[in-house]
Amino acid sequence: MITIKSSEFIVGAVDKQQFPTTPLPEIAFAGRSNVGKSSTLNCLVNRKSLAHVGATPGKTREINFFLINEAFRFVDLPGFGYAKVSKTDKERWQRYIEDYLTAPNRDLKGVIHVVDARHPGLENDLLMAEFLKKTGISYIVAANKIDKLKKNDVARQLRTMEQAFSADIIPFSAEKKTGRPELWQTIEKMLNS
Ligand SMILES: Nc1nc2c(ncn2[C@@H]2O[C@H](COP(=O)(O)OP(=O)(O)OP(=O)(O)O)[C@@H](O)[C@H]2O)c(=O)[nH]1
Ligand SMILES: [Mg+2]
Repeated sequence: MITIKSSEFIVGAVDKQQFPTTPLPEIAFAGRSNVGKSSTLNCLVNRKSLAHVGATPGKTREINFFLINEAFRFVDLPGFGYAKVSKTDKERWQRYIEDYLTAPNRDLKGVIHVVDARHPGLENDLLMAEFLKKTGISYIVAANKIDKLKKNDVARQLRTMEQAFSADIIPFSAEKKTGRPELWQTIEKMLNS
């Protein structure tokens, strides 16, 4: 498995003009607000707060870029679907996320779609999955917060998810580090493709 030698914050871009321009392979983390995108990223690189966690949901507007092992980037996308922001703001963020995902001249190798394992198949998650499928970017679902499910419910929730998303699902817990080796394996495959 990959050894993390270095991980550093590069830029929080509020505009596509600020995206890093040096060509490097990128892996992006997408998902609804508060599902644990930043926590998942931190778990993968063994850092507690490289990416900011638990800030008021809906406040993160930046696209945060991190350089890993001086070889590739992790891209922490703003969460979508936060109920308490206006429709106009939601649309603006959605457009911004899509701007990144469809930006020309980027080496986007794959998207980790972080989903709350307790809530499979929410409409905005399904819309995101559909959008990703249309772009042809390879993507995988990380079913996060699996630690919050009762043991007996895990298998059933995962089956529901498999039916909702036509993608590979990795049971995950950023808090307990469940599924970390499996997620890294997928990311390495994406980076090498
Ligand atoms: N129990 C549990 N809590 C988690 C897990 N992952 C994240 N959390 C908690 O969920 C909250 C949100 O985590 P973040 O990583 O900030 O979520 P995010 O998706 O980056 O949120 P936004 O940037 O606002 O979209 C925090 O309180 C985390 O501690 C997990 O696997 N298990
Ligand atoms: Mg975040």
